Amino acid sequence: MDRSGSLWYQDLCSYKWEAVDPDSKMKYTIKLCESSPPTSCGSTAAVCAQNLSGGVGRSVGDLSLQRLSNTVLDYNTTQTCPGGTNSIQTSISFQCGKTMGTPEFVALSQCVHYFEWKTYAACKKDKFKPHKEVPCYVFDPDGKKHDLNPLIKVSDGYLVDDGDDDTDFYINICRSLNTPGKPCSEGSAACLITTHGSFSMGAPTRPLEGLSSDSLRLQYELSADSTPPERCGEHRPTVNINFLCPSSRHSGSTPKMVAESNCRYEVEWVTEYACHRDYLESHSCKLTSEQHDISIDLTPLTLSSTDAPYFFQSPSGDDAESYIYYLNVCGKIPTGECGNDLFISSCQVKKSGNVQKVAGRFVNQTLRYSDGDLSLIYPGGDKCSSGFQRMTIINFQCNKTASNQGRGKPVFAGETDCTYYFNWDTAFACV
Ligand code: M6P
Repeated sequence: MDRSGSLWYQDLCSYKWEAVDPDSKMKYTIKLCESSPPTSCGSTAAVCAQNLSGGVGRSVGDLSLQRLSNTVLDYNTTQTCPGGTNSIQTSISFQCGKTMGTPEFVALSQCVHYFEWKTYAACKKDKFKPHKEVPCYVFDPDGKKHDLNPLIKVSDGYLVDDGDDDTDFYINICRSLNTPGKPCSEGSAACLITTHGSFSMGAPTRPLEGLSSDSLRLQYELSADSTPPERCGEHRPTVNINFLCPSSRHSGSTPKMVAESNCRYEVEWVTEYACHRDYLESHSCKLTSEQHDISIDLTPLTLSSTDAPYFFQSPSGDDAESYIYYLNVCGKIPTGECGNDLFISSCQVKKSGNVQKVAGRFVNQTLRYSDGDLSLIYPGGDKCSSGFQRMTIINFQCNKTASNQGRGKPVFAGETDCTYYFNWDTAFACV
C-alpha cells in the first residue's frame, strides 16, 4: 500500500461513523472525506461533538484542516482550547485490523480528541480487503454500542438452518463471503447452493441498522448490474437478517431461515452479539452478575512473579522450527522471554532461539462472554508484515476437575494470520 498522497482509507469514506465517550456522555460523528455524508455540524466539520441527550453539535475537527502523517489522521480547528494554547482538535490513529472496524473513542486531553480505529484499510498489501463490507455496529438511543464485528468471518461463512437437506444457504455478516474454491465467492454475501447450481442472493448495500435496543437488521441486495438467478423469476433477490439480543443469558444458536418466497429471504439470529457491548465485555478479568448477568473471575489463574509462566510448545518434539508460547493471564509474564516490557501477556519464541515475538499485551485486554463462549483477548503485539499487530485469543472451557488445582493450562490451537488461538480448560471458567 502506498500511503504517500493516495487516499488509502477511501473505503471508509462512503459512511458516516460514530463513537461515544461514555464518561462525558458525548457522541462524536465523523465525516472522514469531502464525499462522506455530512454530520449535524454542517459540511465543513469532520468531527462533530454533541451531547448524547441532544443539544447543538460543535466541530472538534475541520475537514479543511486535515493532516495525514503515516496512519494518523488529524483534524484541526481554528478554536483555541479554553485555558490552553493549542487549538481544539481530533486525532485518529489507524491500525491494521481484519474487518472494516469502528472508530473507538480513547481519550480527551487538553482539547485533543483521540480515537483509535482498527481497520483493514490500514493494512499493507490489501491483505484483509474484502470485495464488499459495510459498517457493522450501531449505537442505541442510550449511546450503547452494539457491535457485530466479532461475527464477521474473514474466510468461510455461516450455514443458515433452512430445514432443507438439499440446499445450503451460506451468509457472512456485513461482508462478502471469502470461500475460495467454493461457488458464489466473488462479491456475494449470501449464497444459495442447490443440486442445480449455486446462486448469489446479494451483498450488503448499507450499514447495519438498529431497530430497537435489542434488535438489529442487515439487508443484502443484488447489485443493479447483475442478473438475478432464473429461479427468482421477476423478483430481485433480497436477504434480511434480523439479529435479536436474548432477554437473558443463552448459549448461542445458529442463524435460522424464518421465511422465504420469490428469492426474498428472512433470516433470524438470536445472538448475544446483538446485545450492547458493555453487557458482553469487561477490561478486567471479571464479569459480574450486575453488569453482565453472569459471574466469572479469572484472576485466580494469574501467575505471580515467583511462578513459572504457562507455556506450550507447537509442534512438540525436537524440531528447531517449532515455537514455544509463554502466557500469563490478567497480568504480565513473570519471566522475561520477550523482554522486560511490563505489559506482555503472550510471547512466541522460536525453539532455535532466534525469534521472539510479542503476541499480545494486557493493556487493552478484553474478557468477553457471548453466546456461551468465554474468551480473553490480548491485542497489541509485534506487527506482522501485513501491519496487523499480533494478537492472542484464549477460549476458556469449564472443567471442574482441571489439573493444577483447577487452574488447568493453555493448549495452542493454531494461528490464522498472526492471531494465535489457545484453548484452556479450567475450573475458573465454570458458571
Ligand atoms: C513469524 C511468526 C509467525 C507469523 C510470521 C508472520 O514467523 O510470528 O507466527 O505468522 O512471523 O510473518 P510475516 O510478518 O512475514 O507476515
